[in-house]
Amino acid sequence: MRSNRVLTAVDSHTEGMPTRVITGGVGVIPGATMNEKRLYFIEHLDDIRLFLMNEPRGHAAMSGAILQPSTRDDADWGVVYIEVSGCLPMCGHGTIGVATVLVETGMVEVVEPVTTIRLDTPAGLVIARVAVSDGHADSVTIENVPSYVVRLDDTIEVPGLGTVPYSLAFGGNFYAMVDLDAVGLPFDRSHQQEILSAGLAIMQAINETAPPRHPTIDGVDHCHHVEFIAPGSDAALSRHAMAIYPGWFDRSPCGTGTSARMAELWARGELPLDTDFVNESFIGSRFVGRLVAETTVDGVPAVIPTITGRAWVTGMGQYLLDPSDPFPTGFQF
Ligand code: PYC
Repeated sequence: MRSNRVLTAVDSHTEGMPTRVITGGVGVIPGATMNEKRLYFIEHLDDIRLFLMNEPRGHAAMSGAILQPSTRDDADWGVVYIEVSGCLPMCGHGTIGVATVLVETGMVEVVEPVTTIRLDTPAGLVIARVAVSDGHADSVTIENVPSYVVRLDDTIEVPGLGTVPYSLAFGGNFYAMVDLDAVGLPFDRSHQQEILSAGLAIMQAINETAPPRHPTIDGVDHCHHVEFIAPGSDAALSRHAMAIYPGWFDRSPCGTGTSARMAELWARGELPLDTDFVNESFIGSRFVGRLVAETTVDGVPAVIPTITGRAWVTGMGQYLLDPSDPFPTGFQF
């Protein structure tokens, strides 16, 4: 067997969404902070992401996380998130996958009933509390980065859709939140192509006319996620279809999207602190969210969300590159 690239991985899924956790073969990415590593990776090492996420090793909705030594004294591990669309500053389902893999493989000291893992992510410190019984990671609660509303009840002109009402919030990534009713589409997977097209058109309109920008995290300056809210959703139970650039749906209930949605409901006065919020994905899997504290981001009122979900290890592998492989960075179909 010939190979000029060998990457070791533990594959998992979080409530239906894959996280390929890269445990070896990348080396230490240059950068003094995890966000500097993310930006260096985007500029110099993106072929690794394409190799791992694109077909034939990945697929159109593939997602992963590269383990790194932490750059901060108060964290156990660092994480650079990768997916088909790029390198997110934070990923909720990915963090739940990483924490599960770290426990299940013994890459952290496992303590029952709760193993606490502090993760250095590009968006900031994220604490994962893993419920463990008989050595098994049963569920993970992550304490996310500060989440806040950027626009509440705004409108955007979208070619082909007209004037679309939306709100925009940050929960680790920027999310446009749009009622499915407002674009005249049903919450039904048989309409996924129309929902996706509407989502991509809304993202493009926002990014062309009023792109968001995080005030303290470099390079977080666009909206690549549209959370289409299903009719009947409220501050206790919400169902959604999460359309993501360049053209896929989150299979999980989306941890950073759930955080953004909770920030929006809190800003409306509909979701108080310490109250469960259930967010259901397009495939019917669920996260339970809570807001546990109030804070500010650059003077803007913000909240600290927690998200609880489950992940399962699905495989362990070594991903190889034969020097004669005509697709060293894979392809999208
Ligand atoms: O869980 O935060 C998340 C996420 C982002 C994109 C896909 N999943």
